[in-house]
Amino acid sequence: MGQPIKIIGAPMDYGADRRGVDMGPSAIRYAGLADGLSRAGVDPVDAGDLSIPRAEERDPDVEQPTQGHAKFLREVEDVCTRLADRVEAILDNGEFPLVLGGDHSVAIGSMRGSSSDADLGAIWFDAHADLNTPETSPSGNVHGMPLAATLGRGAFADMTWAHAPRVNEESIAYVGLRSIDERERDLLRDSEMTAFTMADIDERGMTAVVENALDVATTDTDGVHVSLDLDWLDPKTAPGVGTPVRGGVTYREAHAALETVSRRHERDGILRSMDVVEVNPILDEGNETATLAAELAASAFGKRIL
Ligand code: B3U
Ligand code: MN
Ligand code: MN
Repeated sequence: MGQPIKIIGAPMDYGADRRGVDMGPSAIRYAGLADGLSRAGVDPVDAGDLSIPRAEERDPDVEQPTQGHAKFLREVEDVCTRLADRVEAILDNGEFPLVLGGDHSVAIGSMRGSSSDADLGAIWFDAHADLNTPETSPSGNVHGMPLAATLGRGAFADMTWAHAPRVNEESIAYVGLRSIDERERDLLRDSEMTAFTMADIDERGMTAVVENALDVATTDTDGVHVSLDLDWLDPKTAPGVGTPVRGGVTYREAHAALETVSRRHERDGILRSMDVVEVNPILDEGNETATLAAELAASAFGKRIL
């Protein structure tokens, strides 16, 4: 059965604008995540959910950076600090952490925990670049900032709880980008990250692009974190997300991408941690997006048609 997969829910919506994404972990479990992983030939163990303080009792602006705006920063810090500790402990135990969001700010905790003992590359399957800083963010929502937080950019420079010092930007690859804010575009262009947009997928095909992204994330690293934001997919296929963007990845392309990751993992043992985020059951249709999230996780861990 190989390395056990430890499922950990992070039902957090503090980084997003809309309620509902906190129900993501339940919906993904209900959609058959554990069964799908077992059928893929791995051994899932559900470690339950992190406890998250209730949003109704909170003030989004209690704690603010000296520059810019980031809502619910104190809550995001609290949850991500606990999540990082859990992810680190799971890895120390020889298990594989699979984090269920929640909004994408949970990736700050996943990546910090996963890189505490290793040089970590990352593949970011997302419509968005998630590279805003509190200074550049148009929304103040931290789910648009996790990569900036991890890399300590802008106002995140003094927030050490967010940093993953062993994640180098040269080892981060985006796949499927199609919505980037104006000031975020400048940050991305000035960075050493590799960005494959939807246009690259159109031109070269998904598997070739993901092979390249894997090359980036595995060069001079000890392992790879895969961050899967469901808004990466086209909203017709994955309607249950807070910030849908037209022109996304199709059902088949998404499976092909995760199967490509899985094949490389079978060959070279590259995967170290993964998160599946931004499923919003309130906006979903018949739990379709949660079901897709569960299926894609199974593809990443080796589920095959034949
Ligand atoms: N870039 C925008 C929108 C956004 C980012 N991530 C999501 N939405 N899910 C922002 O608010 O930073
Ligand atoms: Mn995202
Ligand atoms: Mn996104």
